[in-house]
Amino acid sequence: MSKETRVITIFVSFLMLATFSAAIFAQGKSGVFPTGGADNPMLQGGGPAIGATATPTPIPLLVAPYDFNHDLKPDFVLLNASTRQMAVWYMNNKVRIGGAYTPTLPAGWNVIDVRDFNGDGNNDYALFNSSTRQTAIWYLSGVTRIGSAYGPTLPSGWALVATADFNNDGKPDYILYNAGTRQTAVWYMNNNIFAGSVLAPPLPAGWSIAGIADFNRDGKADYLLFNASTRQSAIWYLSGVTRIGAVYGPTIASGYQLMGAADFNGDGKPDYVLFNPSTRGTALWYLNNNIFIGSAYGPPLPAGWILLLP
Ligand SMILES: [Ca+2]
Ligand SMILES: [Ca+2]
Ligand SMILES: [Ca+2]
Ligand SMILES: [Ca+2]
Repeated sequence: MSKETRVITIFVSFLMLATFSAAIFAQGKSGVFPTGGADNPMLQGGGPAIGATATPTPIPLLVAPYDFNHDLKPDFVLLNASTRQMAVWYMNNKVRIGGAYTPTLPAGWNVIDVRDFNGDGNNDYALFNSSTRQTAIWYLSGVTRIGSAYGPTLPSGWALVATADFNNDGKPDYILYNAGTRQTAVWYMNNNIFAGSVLAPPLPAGWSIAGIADFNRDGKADYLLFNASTRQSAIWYLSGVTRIGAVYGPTIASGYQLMGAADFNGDGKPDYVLFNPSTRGTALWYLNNNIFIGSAYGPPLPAGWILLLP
């Protein structure tokens, strides 16, 4: 292909993607281009060449997991499954102290996790389209969307299941899962730009990743695993992507799903977040590492709504 042809091809691709972006993210700013899927995530080369962050001025604020109103306390993220409206409930431990709507999700897209991708001190939404395997980031200021960008497209067979910083560079990374092989993988990210990949431990049959948190407080992210059949929970202690230990956590009460983990009672230790899809009840299980030390009911969700995160 001649240089001119290549330039034109790239430009036409740019226009097509820009049009697609504008359609999907009608109120947002598109910016970054998919690298296309490969069969093996390890072969996914380099980041997209052209990038743009919606909020280029980093503000060094402390960002707590799943905290949207900057009180350093984790909040609930809710989804109305029929209208695709999203909302955040501001939480003080088990008590709801307020709430706000966040943008409605486009069809086909789901919010997978919440982290500060552009380092502006506000948590952002990481989105995944399971049909196209495209990823995207919605940059939030509080609960207001102030921009958006595509991240890389995942290879066939892989799904985005969580986000967390696995190489301790202060930047959230993607955690991928292949349901066919049960392999997990980490894609290191620089904001929405792919920066490298590594395989992580495969999961045993029947188990899935419910969340990521530092349970043994060694400064490194761990896998929180849940077996929906037995309702058993487990923690895999990781150093980077190397598993250095594993313990069972408590067995989850009948009817409840283990949604994720965050520190709700402010003792610095991640707690379990439980949701009962039938009653729409929520509950917090307070943990010391993997040991259950107490529990509390949270607020029930209104009809039609489900708890997404933590
Ligand atoms: Ca909060
Ligand atoms: Ca942010
Ligand atoms: Ca990182
Ligand atoms: Ca706690």
